[in-house]
Amino acid sequence: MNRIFSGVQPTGNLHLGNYLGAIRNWVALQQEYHCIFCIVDLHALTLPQDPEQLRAQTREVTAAYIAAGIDPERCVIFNQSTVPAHAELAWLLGCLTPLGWLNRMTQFKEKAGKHREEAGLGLYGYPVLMAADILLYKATHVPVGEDQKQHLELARDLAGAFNRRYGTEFFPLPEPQILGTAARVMSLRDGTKKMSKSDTSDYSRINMTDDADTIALKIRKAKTDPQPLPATIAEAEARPEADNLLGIYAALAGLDREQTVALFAGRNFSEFKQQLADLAAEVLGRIGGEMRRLTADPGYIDAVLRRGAERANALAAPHLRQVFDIMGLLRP
Ligand code: ATP
Ligand code: LTN
Repeated sequence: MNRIFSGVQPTGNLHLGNYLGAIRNWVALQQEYHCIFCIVDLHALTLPQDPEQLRAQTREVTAAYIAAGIDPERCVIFNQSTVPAHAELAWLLGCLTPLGWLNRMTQFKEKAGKHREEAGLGLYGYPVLMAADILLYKATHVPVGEDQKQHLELARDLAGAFNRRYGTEFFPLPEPQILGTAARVMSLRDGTKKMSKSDTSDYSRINMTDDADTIALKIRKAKTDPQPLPATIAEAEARPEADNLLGIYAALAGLDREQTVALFAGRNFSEFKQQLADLAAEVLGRIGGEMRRLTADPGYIDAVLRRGAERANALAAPHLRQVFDIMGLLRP
């Protein structure tokens, strides 16, 4: 059976980009695939984190998965650090990773910023750990937002490198699944930058737990241009902020872009923004409410994660043992 693996970092406010670009798509996939959804806390440590907050955010991401409709019985939900095989396989794959491959990674360049020499080894090796996450379960499909495409290519390259080096077909090459009309949700303040947890301005994003008033305020303040809404897709594409808001509307309403452009062509932004805010508040209101209900009961969340860790360890351990054998590591 085809197997899906994906994850979100417990690093801050989950936002509409995480929901539309990733989590929402997983809900439908759980019907057809064997799914493993991880809260990648080891990845979170590639940048400084407050321990108390990291714990709270790990529970919050778990709650978001469940609130969005991921069934913890049907899918394996766990946090990465509870399965030691992720870190072990990352080391083994790291020994097969040429530095040249890592030097091409645009996310490292963005996150390391100007002070490249001060960036940590973990941040540099981030894509290797991500490849280990996926390959450890021999996942065949990986549903992510568009920003993760380059990391997935590296995971495929590493699977291929391992298979060639040891003359096996042990690892399947994982396929990226970049789905939906909102695979790349942009910042509300700058239509050329992705909506991000780590943006310092809270007005740049809509958080999954924002209430209706906050959503309305952020959308009202969202950057736009002075013209009425575009009449064609081509016109929309030349106006990044308008294009982004239309894309968000389309994704929330379950329409395609053509339909959405046709619906609002020539109207003014204030009217459109009001409708967008109502729609976003309706969709996120439901999920945010459920997230608050779930996080109020950390005992339940922790039980889900404990059970997930058991199931994930049981899947991972035999694969890691086989990798040890293939690579010649003695298990006396
Ligand atoms: P940061 O921006 O601080 O690095 P993030 O918001 O990208 O964090 P991640 O945990 O790295 O959060 O991403 C989780 C999932 O959400 C990934 O599949 C990623 O592709 C997707 N995602 C993140 N931001 C967006 C976005 N703006 N549009 C669509 N998908 C997104
Ligand atoms: N790098 C991813 C999170 C992530 C991931 C994974 C996604 C870590 N490991 C494995 C899919 C599969 C991100 O979203 N920033």
